[in-house]
Amino acid sequence: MDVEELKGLDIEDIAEKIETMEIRGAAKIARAGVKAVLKVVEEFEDDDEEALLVELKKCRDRLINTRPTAVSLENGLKYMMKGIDDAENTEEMKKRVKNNYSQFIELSLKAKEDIAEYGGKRINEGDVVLTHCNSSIALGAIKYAWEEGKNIEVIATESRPKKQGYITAKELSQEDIPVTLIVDSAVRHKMKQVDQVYVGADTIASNGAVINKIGTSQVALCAHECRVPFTVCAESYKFSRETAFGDLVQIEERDPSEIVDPKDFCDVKISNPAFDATPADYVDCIITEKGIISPEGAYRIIEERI
Ligand code: RI2
Repeated sequence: MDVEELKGLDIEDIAEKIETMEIRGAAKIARAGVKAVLKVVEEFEDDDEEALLVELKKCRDRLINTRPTAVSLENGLKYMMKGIDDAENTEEMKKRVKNNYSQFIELSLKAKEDIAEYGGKRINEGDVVLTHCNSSIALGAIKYAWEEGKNIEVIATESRPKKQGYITAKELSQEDIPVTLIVDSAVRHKMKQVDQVYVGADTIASNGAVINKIGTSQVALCAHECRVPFTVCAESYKFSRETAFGDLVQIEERDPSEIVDPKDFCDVKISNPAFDATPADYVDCIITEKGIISPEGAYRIIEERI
């Protein structure tokens, strides 16, 4: 579900759809979050700057914790608030929020296109590409290579517990891209057939660590052991400024019922972390809309935005 499908939804609807993962993917939740902030302005009819500021901050506070790991959402919400504090009146505030929205959506979609091109060029004729979860940005690069006429094959992991790999497998097969679906625990067994790994990211830390769907770090470990290049596709708004100053990325712990019915495991503790962190050592490159960087270059991307 992307931003054009959010018409008629109110802010609470959008927040709930992000929380339940009906709206998912770090890029899409960022676009949904900024759309919710735009709705505040579209629906605000008073001429009271303080009241509008309160409504904007209330919306931001409601959205910011819906998916706490993806810094894309937080950075999108921050982008929407640019220049609001020193606007002279509500009309100026509204104008700035609307401009911020248009700019963010444009930069987000353009970044997806640019990363698709830069990443697609690095996929070679005949490559077998393994991907984990369902990253619209990583899949953009894979589709770009296919559309360039390269005969590639994709191995998609199931990505338990939410099985986003099913979305990936269906999405690629609908575009006639050869795809094989595997269980997550088959990754090491299959890695000897793989030429490249392409994944997305929810957050990139200032030290180049990549926070992505749970299981990504195991895929990276297997790729590293098999000398298979591990590529991350991520827009610059997925880089976390806060980690440059000591903040740790919160790993979202989701409901155990996504794994099993807890009633069947009364005396068993069930942990369901939705993401993990892949150390920079296991990342060969990060493809951003500002160019291809080594993970050590993450701080430069953050610096350009600070
Ligand atoms: P794009 C997703 O998280 C996956 O971890 C995916 O790799 C990442 O967001 C980035 O997705 P979830 O929303 O922005 O499925 O590349 O929990 O689409």
